[in-house]
Amino acid sequence: MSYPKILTIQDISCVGQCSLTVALPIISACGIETCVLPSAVLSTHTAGFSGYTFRDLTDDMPAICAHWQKENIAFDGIYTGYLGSTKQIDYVMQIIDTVKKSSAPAIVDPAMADNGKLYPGFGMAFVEAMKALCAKADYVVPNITEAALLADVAYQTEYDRVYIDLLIEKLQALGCKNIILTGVSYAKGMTGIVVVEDGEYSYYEHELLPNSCHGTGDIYASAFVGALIRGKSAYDAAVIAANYTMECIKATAEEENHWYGAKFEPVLSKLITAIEE
Ligand code: PXL
Repeated sequence: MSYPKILTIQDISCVGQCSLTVALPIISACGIETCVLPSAVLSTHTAGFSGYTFRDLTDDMPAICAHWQKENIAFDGIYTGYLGSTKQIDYVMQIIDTVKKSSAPAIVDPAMADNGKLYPGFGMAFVEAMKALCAKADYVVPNITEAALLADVAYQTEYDRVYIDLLIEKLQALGCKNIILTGVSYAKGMTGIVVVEDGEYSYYEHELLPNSCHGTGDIYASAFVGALIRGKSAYDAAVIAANYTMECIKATAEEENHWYGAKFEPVLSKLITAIEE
């Protein structure tokens, strides 16, 4: 694959440093042609702003896909993030079947919840639909809240390896193949990523930074996709993405009024260097 072309499907939050405004620059910077299918257009993201607009683009999806099919357009990977409705999830599954090259990976970030709560506007019907999309994916990148919802296991803030193993087992039973579980903390002041790749389990532990930012899940998943498509193993891509996300959080810590997202732009060169190594 000399010059890969991937498709990412998620919303455009016009302001807020998340979803497409993060995925497009990050994956492009990784040297990958990045095509987009916006799932919705919002004036801002939904976490912390009030009165945001929401234009659902679900009904545009079949015609966009049909046009690509007519033009013989096919992708070397499809990466999905925040999706706007259960109907949209059904369309996304059809899009994967239609325009993804057969050997290309489908990477699903089931972006729907954090800190024990679903994002505004999502209910259990959305979780059920997301289960089917995750079962179809080659890689899933949930946080612990999303994994617990998908696994039908109660969310816990305090846990041990037994709880994490249960989440992984239930995700595998659901049909998830390779799993990148983020935000797994076993020790005070530390956090990390559990990677299950071809059935093999590994854990990358790193420092837990004192500040947290909105949008880091999207930064993480986008950097993971960039590194994976550039040929890294899932574990190496997970490590590269974790280190880059930490750099973004550090870059944001210096600025007081940047609560809505993370400053991923000034540290992009560190991601590129890690991928080129
Ligand atoms: O970062 C995930 C995300 C993406 N898109 C929208 C969101 C969120 C999280 O709140 O609201 C619109």
